Amino acid sequence: MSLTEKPAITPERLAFYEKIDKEAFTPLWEVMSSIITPEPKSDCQPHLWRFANAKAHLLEAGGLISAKAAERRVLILENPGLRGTSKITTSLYAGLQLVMPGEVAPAHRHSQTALRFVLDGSGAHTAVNGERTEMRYGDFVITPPNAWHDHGNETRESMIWLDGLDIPLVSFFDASFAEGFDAEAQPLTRETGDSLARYGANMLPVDFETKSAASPIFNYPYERSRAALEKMKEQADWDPCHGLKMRYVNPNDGGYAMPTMATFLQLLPKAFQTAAYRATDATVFTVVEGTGRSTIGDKTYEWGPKDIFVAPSWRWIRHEADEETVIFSYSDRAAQEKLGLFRQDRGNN
Ligand code: GTQ
Repeated sequence: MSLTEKPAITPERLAFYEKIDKEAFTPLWEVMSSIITPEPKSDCQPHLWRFANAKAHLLEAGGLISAKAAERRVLILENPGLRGTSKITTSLYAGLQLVMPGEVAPAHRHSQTALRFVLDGSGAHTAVNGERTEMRYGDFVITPPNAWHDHGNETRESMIWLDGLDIPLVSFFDASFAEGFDAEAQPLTRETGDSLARYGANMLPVDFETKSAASPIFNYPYERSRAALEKMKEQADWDPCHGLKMRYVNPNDGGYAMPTMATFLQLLPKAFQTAAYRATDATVFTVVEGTGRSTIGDKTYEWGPKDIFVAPSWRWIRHEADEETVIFSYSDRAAQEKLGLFRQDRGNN
């Protein structure tokens, strides 16, 4: 027996397999090498979606269905190797959501955790747990598991954001619950900006305790994150594999902002080329500023602002920035670290 080869099938063995098959038994040695692989093996493929194309399709969808009728007017970014499964990676979902002026995407809640990353338009809102936040370019917004949430747009321009959810992970565990609220929008019980002030100023209310595994901050404004990167840039302390890469945190425990998904913001200075890096967390990237290209395995993808691309697990990846570049990314690293599965390879760096 070996981890990479199957034993030969003899007529006697085959007859035995067929006999036990009727009682729902199956021999491990026939499947071992495909279920316990020496390295990650996945149908997930690298791919890039151009924002300009996505926006044109979304606006067309806007003429076909309202946000209310659709519940959420979203075009799923479906991995070419995983068609028909609503997945961008084996464990994660991605979509682009359009909310047009005057529209409401009705209140609901579900076990799945969601993140929003704002790509187009400014000033539409989302409400989470009785508080509204206005969303601007580059803001990273979370919807914790089972939190009521509705979206609305009282501005004059359409708004588009990237939705990242752990839908495949929750399906894997068969743990999905969802329900609609009995009104379009949930009642507002907190002032806009309250949670950012309360939890996002390097302080916490003195006796703060929570049962939530998600961050009590639900909008991490780009203005603040970008300003931090801008200041740190002066130090020119570049990581060979990542440039300057920060992770968004839950101020309550120092962990990731959400229990299953990890999120990052990184800056690559003009003309920077990262060293090859690979990790077990297949990752979704979106460009906030700058142009350049990423080589994933043996394929190179040219990108500009708002384009979205995905790198599968354990595939070598290198980025090259033509101009100063800022990239947002998310993966299932938060879940993998909790389960003791996360592994990374920095080459010799
Ligand atoms: O905004 O609540 O892309 O429930 C998929 C499912 C967005 C949302 C998605 C959702 C939402």
